[in-house]
Amino acid sequence: AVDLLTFGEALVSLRAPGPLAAGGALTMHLAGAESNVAIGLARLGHRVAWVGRVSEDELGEYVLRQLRAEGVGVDDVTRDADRPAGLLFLERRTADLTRVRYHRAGSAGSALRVADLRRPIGDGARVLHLTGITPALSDSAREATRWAAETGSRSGMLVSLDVNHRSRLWTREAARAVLAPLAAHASVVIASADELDLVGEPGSDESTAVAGLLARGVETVLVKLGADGARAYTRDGVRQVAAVRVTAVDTVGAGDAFTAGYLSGHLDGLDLAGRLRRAVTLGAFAVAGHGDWEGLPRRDELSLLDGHETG
Ligand code: KDG
Repeated sequence: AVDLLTFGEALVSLRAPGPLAAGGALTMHLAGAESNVAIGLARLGHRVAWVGRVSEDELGEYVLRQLRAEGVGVDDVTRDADRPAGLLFLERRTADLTRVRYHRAGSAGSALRVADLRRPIGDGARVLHLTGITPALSDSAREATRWAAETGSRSGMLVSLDVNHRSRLWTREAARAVLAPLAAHASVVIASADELDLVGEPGSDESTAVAGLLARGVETVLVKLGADGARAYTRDGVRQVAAVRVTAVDTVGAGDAFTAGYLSGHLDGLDLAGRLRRAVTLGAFAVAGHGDWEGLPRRDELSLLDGHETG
C-alpha cells in the first residue's frame, strides 16, 4: 500500500504573464489541487498515487508525463477517449492578484466515478486525501468522493479533507450541503478561515465551526491563515504557528503545499508542532517560486529556509 492516495482532476494550466485579453505567450503547466499535494509528498520521498481520468490526447499525455516525472504513481489513471482535457487559464493582474478561468465542464477529469477508485482504495493507503473541488465537478465525481471518504475511513485510512471552495464551480450553499457530511468522515479537515462555515452551520464563527467538527469525530482542524501562518485545533486545545517569511512571488498552490507538508509530517510520525512546522515550510517554498508546485523542496532541501525568522 502507498503512503498517500489522492484523486481528483488534474488540469492543464495556461498562464499569461499579464491580462489574458492582452494576449501574448502562454506557458503550460500542470495544475490541480490534489496532484499538487501528491507532488509535494513525492518530492519528500513518500510513496504516493494519484487517481483520475485524463484525456486520450496529447494533453492527457502531458499530465501523465508530469506526474511520472515527479514520481507520483499513476497506475490506476483512466484514459478517457470521449472527453477533452480540463483547462485552466490563469492571468496575473497584479503581483498578488491572479484570476482563473476554467474550461473544464464535461472534461475527462469531471467524469470520475466510483469504479475508477475501487481498485486503488481496495489496495489501501496510510492516508487518503480529498478536496472539496472534486465533488463540485459532476454527480459521478461527487458520489465517488463520498464513497471514497466513507470506505477509506471504515477501512482505517487517515482521511484528510481540504475544503478548497471554488466559487466558480458551485455556490456556498451547494458546497455546504455536500462538504459538511463529507467532513464527518475525515480525521483532518483543512480550511481557510472563510471556508469553515462550509463544513458547519451557515454563518458559524471559527470556534463554533471547529467545536462542531471535533464533536463529529474530526481529530485535527487546520485553519490556513496565509501570511499569518495557521491555527491547529485538537481536543487538547489550539496551537498557532507563524508563517516562514519569504518574498512571495506567487501564492497559487500555497494551500496545497501546506497540506502536503502537514501530511508528510504525519507520515514521518512528527508531533503536532513538527507537522505544522513542515506545513508552513512547504507553504513558504510554494509562494517563493512561480507555479503551483515547481518550487517545492526535495527532502534534502527542507532545511534551506531554517535561518528565516518566523512570524
Ligand atoms: O490549489 C491550486 C488549484 O486551485 C489549482 O491548481 C487549480 O485545482 C485547481 C482548481 O480546481 O482550481
